[in-house]
Amino acid sequence: MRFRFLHMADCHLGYRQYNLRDRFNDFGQAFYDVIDTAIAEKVNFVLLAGDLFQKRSIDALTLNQAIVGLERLRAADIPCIAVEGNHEHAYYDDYIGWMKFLAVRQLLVLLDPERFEGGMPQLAAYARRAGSYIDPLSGVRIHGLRYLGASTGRVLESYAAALQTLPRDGVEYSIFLTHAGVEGELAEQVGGLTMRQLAPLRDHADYVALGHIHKPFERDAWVYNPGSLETCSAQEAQWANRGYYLVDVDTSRPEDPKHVARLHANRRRTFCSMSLKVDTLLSPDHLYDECRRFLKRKALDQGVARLGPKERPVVALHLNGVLPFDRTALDLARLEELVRECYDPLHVMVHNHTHSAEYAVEAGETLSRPVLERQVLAGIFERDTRFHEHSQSWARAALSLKALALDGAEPQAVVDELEARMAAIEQEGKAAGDVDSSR
Ligand SMILES: [Mn+2]
Repeated sequence: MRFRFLHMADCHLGYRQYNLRDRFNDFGQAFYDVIDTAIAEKVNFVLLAGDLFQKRSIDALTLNQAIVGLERLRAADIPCIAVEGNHEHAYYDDYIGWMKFLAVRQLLVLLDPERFEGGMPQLAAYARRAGSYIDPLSGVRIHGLRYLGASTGRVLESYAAALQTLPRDGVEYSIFLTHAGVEGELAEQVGGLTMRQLAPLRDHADYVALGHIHKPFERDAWVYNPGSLETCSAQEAQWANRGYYLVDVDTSRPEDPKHVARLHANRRRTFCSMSLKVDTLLSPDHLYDECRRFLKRKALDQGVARLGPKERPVVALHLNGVLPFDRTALDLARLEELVRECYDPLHVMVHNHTHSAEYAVEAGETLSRPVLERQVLAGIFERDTRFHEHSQSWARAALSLKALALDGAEPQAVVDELEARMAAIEQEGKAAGDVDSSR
């Protein structure tokens, strides 16, 4: 038997990112595009592995987007088989959630065991808008489980035990569909299923279709996760190949797997992200000039000029390093303006991750406290263009002021000392100038 299906997840319809209507539309457009692809590719069914919606409580426009897309599939006679994700799970006391509503309207097939007895999921063939499995084609079986968070691993074990007792006469190919992460895919993410927790499904599924993690990944030509369609947070832009799987199955293939799964990137809004190191940019004007040059070059590299008026990018500029001048002198609005000039963006974000010179202290070898203190202070003055020329003298001045303060000196005495030190440093500067001019 040969057939073909499309696997997608994490559409997040209804996400009005950056509070922009255009972004709301982008999430809808990405969903429509993938649905049109499914129709053009003549797939036998579509898998939707959770998070169709951004949140539980959606508005009418969002519901309309979902209905318009799903109606296209229904008109093409392509069933859409789904599970609930964490973003759309109905509130405990809600009568039905919106996913269930779409199932009741027969716009999708929503799979879930719903009931557990003695820890065992109650598996049932899909009928009257409910059930945990369905055979969309004769010989093809799809099992589904909604998002269960941290308990998923435990539930999978009993799910596999329940599958063991289910007759599977005539089933040639099985799919397990759920919304869950896999451990080790995202550094910042704790938890997720281990491959050991997924192992009991080995005998019951030829293809494990996941959603949840917005980064695409696959394991052992068995577990597949396509990632998010649109970009829900700027960091997702780095996973450019995410989108949907087109899967061709041929059960007569002599070897495993019986499928060939190809990941395709769907069309989506361009995100441009870049990082500028500020360490050598000695004044605000120097920084702005350098930044303009940098942005122009990047915009060229990224092919921004080729984007149409409806494709204006989202741009994130990151400033990194040690700022060699007073932090308050940096005008972020001006940097935003530079980004607008070079990119004509839909939305701009300027992220200032720079450290002020005064906080950027590097640990060195073991030194006595007074020497260490003077070196640290000198380093701080060194990196600040206002003090950098006489950093050692400024460090000594700061230390003597500190000593006075600790001794409980009168404020006037501290001021006098500061004036004396400043005068001395000024003399130093003149003397150095004299030496220079005498050359
Ligand atoms: Mn999601």
